[in-house]
Amino acid sequence: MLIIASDDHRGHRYRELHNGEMVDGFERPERADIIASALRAAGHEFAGPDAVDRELLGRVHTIGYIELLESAWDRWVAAGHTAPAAMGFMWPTRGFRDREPADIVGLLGRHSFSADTSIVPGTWAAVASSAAIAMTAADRTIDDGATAYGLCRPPGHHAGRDRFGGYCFVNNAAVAAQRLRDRGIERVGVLDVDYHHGNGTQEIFESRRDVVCVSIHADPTEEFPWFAGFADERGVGEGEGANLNLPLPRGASRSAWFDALSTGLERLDSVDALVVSLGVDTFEGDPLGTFSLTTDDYGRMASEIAALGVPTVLVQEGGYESDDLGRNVVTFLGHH
Ligand code: Q9C
Ligand code: ZN
Repeated sequence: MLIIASDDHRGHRYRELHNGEMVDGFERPERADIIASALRAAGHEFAGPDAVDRELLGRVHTIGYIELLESAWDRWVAAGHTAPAAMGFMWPTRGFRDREPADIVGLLGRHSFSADTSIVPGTWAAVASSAAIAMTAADRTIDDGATAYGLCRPPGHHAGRDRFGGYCFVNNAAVAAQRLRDRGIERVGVLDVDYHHGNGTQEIFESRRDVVCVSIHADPTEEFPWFAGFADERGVGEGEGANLNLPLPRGASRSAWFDALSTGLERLDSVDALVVSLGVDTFEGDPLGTFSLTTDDYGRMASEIAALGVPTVLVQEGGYESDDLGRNVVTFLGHH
């Protein structure tokens, strides 16, 4: 399979606020390097991304948000901050005014939603290359008529139209889905198998019927992102019915997970092309997850998804360091 990847993610490394203490970020460069070397060892072919199309980013996010991400580090420094990472630390929660602040600290608060995601000098280069990888993987899938995999880092599925969080800045899966639409695919499906709900992807497409979103994830009653991902979120207005959330309790069994996959795939049986938000933090050894999928289960997952029989773009989401991170992705790709 063709792998789209880049080293431009390496400068995006930061510490995160995790349950009240600062720790080395779980979403770290080693993740992508582990996956890349496992894919190389398995004999997959690699290519770099094409330059990202800014107009495409502007159809998924607001242009103002993209410009904020691009300029945030310089504005942080220009404002006199000497901290090694820029982040928001006050968010416009219930009852506050929904206004655009003039200062970078306020702007980062308004355009983010969680304290686990920071901006460092290398962040924009990583984010732009991650989005370019998703776009290029969509292009190659159409051009070659064969599945391409985008080794995106940072991940994207928590990033909404104008806010970052959950380690995500630009929504790579949404970029890939929009690219498929722009290249003439009528009805696109997004299947999000990451352990966490794809709240950003849902937000971006919830009012549209041309992109059908399905997400299987830990129940937000007891897991991040806490405030989205419930079963009664079924789409808005014209998009009513085009969003399906399949929450599972923390610690859900492998058979419960695969039952949800069957339900999700039924909902996607009329799409013309598919984007898979391929998080592997459903693995039994994942440091952030509570599900118990095995390495072999990623092969089964890939076969069941491939049985839809439509052009498919794979986009890497979560999946954190464990001895099997590389093997899990290699196993999925080997069965697709
Ligand atoms: N104390 C993805 O898998 N951090 N993002 C939770 C818990 C957020 C995961 C912190 C997890 C986000 C792409
Ligand atoms: Zn996740």
